Amino acid sequence: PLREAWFKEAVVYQIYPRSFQDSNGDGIGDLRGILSRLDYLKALGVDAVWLSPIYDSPMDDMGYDIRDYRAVLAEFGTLDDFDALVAGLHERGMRLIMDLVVNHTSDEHEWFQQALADPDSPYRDYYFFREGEPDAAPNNWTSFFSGSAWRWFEEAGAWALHLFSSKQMDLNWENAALRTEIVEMVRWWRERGVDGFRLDVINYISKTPGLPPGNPLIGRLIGFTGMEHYFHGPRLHEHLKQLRAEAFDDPDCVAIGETPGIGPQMGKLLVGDDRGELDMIFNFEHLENPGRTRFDDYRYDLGYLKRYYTRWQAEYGDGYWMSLFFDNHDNPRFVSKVDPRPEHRVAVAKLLATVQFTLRGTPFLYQGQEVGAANQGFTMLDQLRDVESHNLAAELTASGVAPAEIFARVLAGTRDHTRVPMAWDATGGFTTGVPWIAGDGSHVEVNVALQEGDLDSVLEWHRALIALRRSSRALVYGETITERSSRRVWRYRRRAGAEEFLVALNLSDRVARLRAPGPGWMLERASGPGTGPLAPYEARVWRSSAG
Ligand code: TEU
Ligand code: CA
Repeated sequence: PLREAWFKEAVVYQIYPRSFQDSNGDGIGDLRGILSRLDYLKALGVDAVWLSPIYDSPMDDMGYDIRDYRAVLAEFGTLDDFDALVAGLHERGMRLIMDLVVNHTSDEHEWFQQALADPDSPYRDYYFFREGEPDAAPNNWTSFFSGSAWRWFEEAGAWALHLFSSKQMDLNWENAALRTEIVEMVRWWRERGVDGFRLDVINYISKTPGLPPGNPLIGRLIGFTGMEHYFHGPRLHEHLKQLRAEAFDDPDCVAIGETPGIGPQMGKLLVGDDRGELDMIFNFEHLENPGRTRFDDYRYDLGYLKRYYTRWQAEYGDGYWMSLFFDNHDNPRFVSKVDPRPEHRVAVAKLLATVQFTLRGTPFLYQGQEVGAANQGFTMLDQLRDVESHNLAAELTASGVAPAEIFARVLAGTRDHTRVPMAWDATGGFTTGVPWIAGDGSHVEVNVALQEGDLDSVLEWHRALIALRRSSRALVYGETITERSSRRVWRYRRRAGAEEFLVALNLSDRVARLRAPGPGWMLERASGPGTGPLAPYEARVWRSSAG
């Protein structure tokens, strides 16, 4: 039986605060800027906003390195601005989802500073400190941002663990007092009106006790050593159950786990209704073709996407709920991965939107996706701001890779493709000052103002499909029935009671034959000609006249 919930019916929009809207001309997006754009989001059909971190931070990893969990970064505004944003959202019938980063804190967090200064401090056990010698790291685990996962602190004569940047220190969830602090912090934000949380790398919080060495063979296979000791650790479910019971103790408070490496079976253990853990997860296997990584430059085969979602929709059935997303702040634009040729951009963007709004699950849009924003034509490393990109370039340089090849790899995968300013109009519209990171000028042709009211635009396609989804129980809660189709076509129905939709998608850049639907089907929307064979990347949606 399907449990209904607001977040299953919702369309969520992810905002990267630094790059969405600047209100005071300092070139940095801020909370007042977001507030000024709420009417735009409402008119698009957005039900909830997920804000990437706005907490006080030295910004080593753009806010995913938190210095103070109960303060807003000064560049973004104040707690009063935050309260105004919550009120502005709620007045418009929208909700707020905060990013919750509790696998690690900044090394500048007060807990870490006290732990560093005094080995007897109660905070020492909040982290993974290991006393030793500067030339022998405690184990062979590697960081996701290059090099060892251990940093030597001379003043403490000890190493500390960081799975991400050397300023993001992993928290020790074995410590009960730490867990209580996190529960209290979450409750503090909930009392300010927050409606839910996106939990950053939450499947990494439980590590195998003793932190044994990683298997080098697994490390070589997946590119990171040690991951088998924390991606689905021994106490993960126990910790999540505690969070649900003590921090998210309200079925309306949505908890979405960011869980790299979790497949459908483990996914079910995290999101099952009877489990008392999370409501949804983000996993990332659909973003790359098998055998590829984000830093490979290749054309994505959509046939894999069809197989992936067909499998997950069937595995999840009625008892589990999926997130549906393509873009976020950690990945290049998916539209560019599928087909980087400008003449196909609009068709691919509409095709992807159709998948997001007609499959079963909650769609998450990332800012700019609704206008079909593509990857940026960066030409040199200096234009990039992301610590991950710079660390990777340094690592490849040290291992003797040629500069041109280094840049090609970084360009394929850099997270800065999606971190450039939101394109509001032909002048940019993001700031009156100098933006903290510059785009490549494509905002002149791809922007909100140009597309608003243009019924052929990517933006209006999003608006129309969001409205269609909202009007239909079948498109939200209905079962997904995959139909037989040729390799290049993806065809499925969504059905609830007498209401039924049929979707046909051309996954290729060539015209594709289509078995015409029977007489009971009325064409609802088409991104191409709408009759005869499917145009390249065309998406068509029909409604059953019986319903
Ligand atoms: O991202 C973690 C994540 O999924 C990848 O960026 C990571 O490199 C992956 O596990 C490797 O396969 C989250 C945030 O979304 C990201 O912005 C942060 O940098 C990161 O956590 C650390 O907080
Ligand atoms: Ca600003």
